[in-house]
Amino acid sequence: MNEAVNLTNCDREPIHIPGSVQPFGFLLAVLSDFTICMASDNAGIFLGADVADLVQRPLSSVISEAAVETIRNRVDHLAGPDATERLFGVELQAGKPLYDLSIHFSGAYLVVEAEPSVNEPGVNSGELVRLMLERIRKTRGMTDLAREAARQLKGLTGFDRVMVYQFHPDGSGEVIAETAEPGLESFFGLRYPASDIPRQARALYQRNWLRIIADVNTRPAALVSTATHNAGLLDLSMSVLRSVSPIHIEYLRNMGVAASMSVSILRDGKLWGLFACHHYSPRYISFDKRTASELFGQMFSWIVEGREREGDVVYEARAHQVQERLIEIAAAHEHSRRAIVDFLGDYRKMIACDGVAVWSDDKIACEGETPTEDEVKELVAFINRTSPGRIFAGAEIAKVYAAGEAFRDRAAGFLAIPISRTPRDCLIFFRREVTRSVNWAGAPDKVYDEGPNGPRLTPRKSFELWQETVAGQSKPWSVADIRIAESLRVTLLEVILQLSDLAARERR
Ligand code: BLA
Repeated sequence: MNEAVNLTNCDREPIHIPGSVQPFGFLLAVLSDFTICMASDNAGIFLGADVADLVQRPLSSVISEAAVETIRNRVDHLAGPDATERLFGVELQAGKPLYDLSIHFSGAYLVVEAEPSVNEPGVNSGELVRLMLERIRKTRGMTDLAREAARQLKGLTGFDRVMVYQFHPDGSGEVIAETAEPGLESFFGLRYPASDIPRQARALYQRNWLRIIADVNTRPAALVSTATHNAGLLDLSMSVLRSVSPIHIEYLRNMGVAASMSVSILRDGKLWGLFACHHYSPRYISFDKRTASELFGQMFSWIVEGREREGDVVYEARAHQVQERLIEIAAAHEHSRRAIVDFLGDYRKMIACDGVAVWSDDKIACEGETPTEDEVKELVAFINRTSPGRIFAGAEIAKVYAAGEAFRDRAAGFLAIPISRTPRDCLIFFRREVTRSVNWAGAPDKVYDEGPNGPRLTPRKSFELWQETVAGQSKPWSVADIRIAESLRVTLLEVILQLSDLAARERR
């Protein structure tokens, strides 16, 4: 059955239940009594058994008692919803090669994934990550940090290209750092639409930090099960072998990529970006090095969080100082005849802006680049109708307020703070329009196409530079801007109270 074709069918592909794994390892799912109820169809090759024989057998009849005991001991450590445990160099069968294991619960099933251990003499992942972190800690600023991190991850994994891909608030993203083998064309600075990494994938990557696609041309190993279980519904969200969406495989092939790996970068638990790695021939990275890459991604996330927060702290501290001065002035007797509109210049120092307007006690005042007084009056009326009593901000005024088209060059961005008990009074910060060009990797509006996955939206085939000129937008308001606005609002209510108190005392 064909669904209507639109960009949201990307978001609906159930990538967590593919019913198969990548064949560089194998998967067994066992019940609480350790009987096998599902196995990937390549498990027999690794274990020297017929896969049809595996299901319904006790795990201990397939691997050694000692290995079962090792796994059982780790199961006790699995606490919390997305917990996984890793074991390296486990002898699954006496005298046979060693395996690296990842175990986790998926519903009632204990999922055991195994891949052959890779012995790299002289390599200690802990030491490698320590050195990598030392290098990136020495950098200054985000650009430098991201570039050095990409270089370090390339050094660890040997991918042909490693990028730092940062998400924008609308889900699209941009390559903010890149390191690549000589001769490869650069993707640095390119923008990719949100649907390239659909919503459910972004949500999954918030829970599971790393995924690798070792070879886009291998056939996945299907999960087989007994009739009482449905392998097609086994949730592989936390799996390390999960086979990847065929749509994404098609995307990588269109890009000419043969292997890919990505590591999540989180800020405050939300996906901030990804390390995106490409290779132009198949590339497998050992579980040990993937674990090291993941640790590096987690540490990098903390460093980004710290650097971004440092900037916010300085910005907010300065705003705070101005606010304290406002309160002092308002409390001082000789200033009792001042009103909210008289502090315009001070407001301007608190939030980065090009102009500011305030309407209070039937007085209106503007400073810097703003709409005209009449335009401000109408805008305030609009704001009070649509968002009464709340902070209201946007970077593209004409999108929410059609009349804003008339002044969008002066004031495309607005941040409005309601400031009194009477509904109308309001302080508005403005930011002027910033016309800029965006370099998309291929036209982002994909056309409906009949691809190998049937009649649905398929990834675009061309990644040729496609330049868009964005007009009508200002620099966006940051989380720090909004936080300052919230606290300024509280301060202004206090200032208003003090001013009216003073005025009342003077009248007596
Ligand atoms: C997944 N898409 C991804 C991933 C990346 C990208 C990094 C994570 C998987 C991986 O590590 O390879 C996108 N890769 C990029 C981008 C760059 C890059 C932007 O290197 C930039 C340089 N993709 C489409 C369309 C759909 C789609 C139209 O273009 C849906 C119809 C889907 N992308 C898609 C899906 C996944 C994905 C479903 C999840 C794959 C999975 O984890 O199973």
